[in-house]
Amino acid sequence: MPHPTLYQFPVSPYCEKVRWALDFKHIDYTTRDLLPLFHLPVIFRRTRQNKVPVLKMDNRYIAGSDVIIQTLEERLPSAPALYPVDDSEFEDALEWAAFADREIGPHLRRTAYFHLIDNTRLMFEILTRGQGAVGRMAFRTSQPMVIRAMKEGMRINQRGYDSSLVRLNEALDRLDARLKDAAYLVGDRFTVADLTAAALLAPLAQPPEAPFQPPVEMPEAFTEFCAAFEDRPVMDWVRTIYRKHRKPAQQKSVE
Ligand SMILES: N[C@@H](CCC(=O)N[C@@H](CS)C(=O)NCC(=O)O)C(=O)O
Repeated sequence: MPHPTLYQFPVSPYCEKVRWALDFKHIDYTTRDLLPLFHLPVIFRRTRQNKVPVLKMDNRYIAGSDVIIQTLEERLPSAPALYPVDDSEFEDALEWAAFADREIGPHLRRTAYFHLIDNTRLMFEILTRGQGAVGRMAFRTSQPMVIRAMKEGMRINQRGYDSSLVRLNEALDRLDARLKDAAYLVGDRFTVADLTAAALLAPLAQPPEAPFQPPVEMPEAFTEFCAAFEDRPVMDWVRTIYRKHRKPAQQKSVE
């Protein structure tokens, strides 16, 4: 059994996808929690790209939550499977997962941060989760630079917000329609499609089983933003999927 290391931002829903897949497959792993911007040299040196999650497994560094899950499926086929066996269900599951990666992840991230990013204390608490005193001190002095880089890099501004809100609602319409008469996105069992959509929507649905819990006091604007989606069936679906399928975290230590 491998003992991988997950390089992550604890808050990142793409990292939650990988944590969930590892936990689902009962794989013991270690996390290395990184700070935005400070992560660049660590991640780029190992993968020649900038983003987390990155999984170190069998002395290889694997980037991209979809590729990591694919690698886990291939490496540990006898662990509980996330890919359907049937060919057409397999294609459908990958298509739904890619849809959620593309149409939910970036748009929910932009619209949610729009309501949070100027709250210095809250952003400090969210982004330094998992850090010790040294990391927290380093982040405190560079926080204004990090926030500027996040705003520019993710186009967190009114225009970006407006267009992402439209995209997010369109994606949720499609999920609501699909889930009208179905408990799962593909077939009659939990697959990578459900894991991906639920993990990426967790910041909105806030299931209690999600390992990353937001700070207790969130700004009113953010609470109102979440409440506006509450009538959608997909919100309860996310909570049900978490309750039924989010296995508790495997024992892990932070490097
Ligand atoms: N398609 C990627 C997306 C990962 C992603 O967007 N990661 C963000 C955090 S949520 C990141 O590392 N951003 C830092 C950067 O771009 O420098 C995946 O599935 O892993």
